[in-house]
Amino acid sequence: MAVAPNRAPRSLRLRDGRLVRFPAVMGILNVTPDSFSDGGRFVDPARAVDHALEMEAAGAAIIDVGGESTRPSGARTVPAEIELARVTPVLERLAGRLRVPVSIDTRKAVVARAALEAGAAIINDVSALADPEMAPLAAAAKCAVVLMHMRGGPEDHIRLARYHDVVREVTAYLAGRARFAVRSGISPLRIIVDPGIGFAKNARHNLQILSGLKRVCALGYPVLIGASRKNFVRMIAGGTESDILFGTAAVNALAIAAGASIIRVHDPGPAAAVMRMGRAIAAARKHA
Ligand code: PMM
Repeated sequence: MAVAPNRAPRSLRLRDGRLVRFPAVMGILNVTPDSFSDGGRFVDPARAVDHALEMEAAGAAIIDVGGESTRPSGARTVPAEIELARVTPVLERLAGRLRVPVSIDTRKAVVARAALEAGAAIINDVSALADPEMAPLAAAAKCAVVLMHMRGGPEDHIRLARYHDVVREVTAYLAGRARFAVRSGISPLRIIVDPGIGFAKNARHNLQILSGLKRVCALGYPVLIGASRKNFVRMIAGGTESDILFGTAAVNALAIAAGASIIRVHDPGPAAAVMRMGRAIAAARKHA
C-alpha cells in the first residue's frame, strides 16, 4: 500500500491552519536537568520561555519542548509526573506568546495529551508510537507526528548499534511505522520521519545515513534530521565551540541539499542562515 505522497510536501499544514514551510529550523528547548548539550539551563520556566522567544527571533519555525532526556549512554527514564511537571508550566507560558508552533518531544501519550491541550501542534516521538495510546491520540487530535528510528531505550544505544545496511534497515523501519500510523488513522500528510542520528548508531552509521539520506527522503515523507552538537560531530569536526557549531552547520547544509525538510538544532541562528542559503540555491536551480 503506497501511503506517502510521491514527493515530500513543501510545507506542513497544522491543525490550526498554520503553515510550516520547508526546509524549516526546529529549535530545541530541553527542560531537563541532564540533556547532553543544554541540560539544566532551562529548567526554570521563565528562562525556558525567554530562550524559546530568542530561538523564534533567530529563525526557528518550530520550538521542540522536551522534559525527558533521551541522550545515548545513560539517560534515565523519567516518570510521567516528573515529565509533566517540567513541560506543562513552560507550554502554558508559551501559549499566546510564540507565533511559531510548538512540538512536544515525548514517548508518553499522557504527556503528549497534556501538551496538545496546552497548545502543542506536533508530537515528536523518538519511539515512533510505541506507547499504544499515542497513535489513537495523534489520529483524534489531527496533529502532526515525528516518527523516529531508534532501538531499545537510551540505555541500550551502544549494544544495539549493529546493522548490515543501516540506510536500508532504518528506511524500512520508518516505512513500517508510517504504515502503522496511517492504519491508525493518522493522515499521511501529517507524518514526518527521522532516521534518529545518534540513536543506536555509532559515528560510522550516522555518516552512512547522512550520505544515503536521499534514500530516506525517497519515502516521500518530510525528513527531520537532529544532528546538532551530537557526539559524532565532536569526534569528526573537533571539540571546540566553533568546531561543533560549524560541524553541525555542515551536516545541516548537506542534509538540506539531500532533501531534508526539518533540521532540529540548539542554535537556530546559524541553522537559519544555512537554510536561507539552501533555499536560495534551490530556487536558482529552478530558474537555470
Ligand atoms: N535527538 C534528541 C532528542 N529528541 N528528536 C528527534 N525527532 N530527533 C532527534 O535526533 C532527537 C530528538 C537528543 O538530543 P538533545 O538531547 O539535544 O535533545
